[in-house]
Amino acid sequence: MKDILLLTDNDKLLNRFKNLIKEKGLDNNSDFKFNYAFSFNNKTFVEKFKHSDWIQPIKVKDEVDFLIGKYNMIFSLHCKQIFPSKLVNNVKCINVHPGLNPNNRGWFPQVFSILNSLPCGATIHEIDDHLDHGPIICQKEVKIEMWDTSLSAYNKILDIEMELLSANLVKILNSKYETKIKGEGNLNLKKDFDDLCEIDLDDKDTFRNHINKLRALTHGDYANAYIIDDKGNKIHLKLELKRE
Ligand code: 0FX
Repeated sequence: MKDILLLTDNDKLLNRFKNLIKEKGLDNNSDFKFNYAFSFNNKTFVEKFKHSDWIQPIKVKDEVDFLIGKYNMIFSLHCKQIFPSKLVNNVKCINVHPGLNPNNRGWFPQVFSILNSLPCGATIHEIDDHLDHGPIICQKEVKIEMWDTSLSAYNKILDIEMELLSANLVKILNSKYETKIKGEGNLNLKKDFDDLCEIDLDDKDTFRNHINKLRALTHGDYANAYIIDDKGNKIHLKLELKRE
């Protein structure tokens, strides 16, 4: 029997993944045993799962030898920790990533795709030593429309991640897949996102670019974009777009 670990910090995806393995009969299967973990510093999950015995908090970099000894395969389904080299070089680690690698690898890919028009989507790939970078198992593009915000694009991407998992999970678990290596693409970090959030009131650009920036920073209740007024007040803003 293969011991599989699913590491996630994303509540919706955790539920959707558990439903998927039920649907596929993989939860009661003698070939695979699924185990679940989340990041030790994910306060929401620590609270939510404090009485659960089927999912545990983990600090990956302190548990590398244990993980190598115990698991045949480790999935990162939006796990916020970076996997150390020793881990990815000794256990097959698979990343389910909300971006179309190698475009806009890293932080919040759809935000940057709305800004720089590089393609966006979802990718399942083997993890190597670089961020969102290893050999690609499968991927699918998601079209971003003029009326999309970060949130609506993100929701479409999560659906595609689940579609890719549904179509490929069994092949991946059985190591019966081929991979493609694409170019290096480009990488955005959290700092690049944070830098975008302050809107310069004197910035001169086309309306198209201003709108793109605001819709890239509009994501439900998150207070991303802000301006600073003459008195130093920080004022948050977001964009509402409605297609007729
Ligand atoms: O779990 P996740 O959807 O994914 C993120 C990264 O996008 C992904 O590249 C990485 N592999 C994964 C480990 O972490 O992240 P989230 O739930 O923190 O954010 C989901 C979306 O919410 C994000 O794409 C944009 C939006 N958001 C999030 C935060 C925290 C904002 O607009 N502002 C924020 O401050």
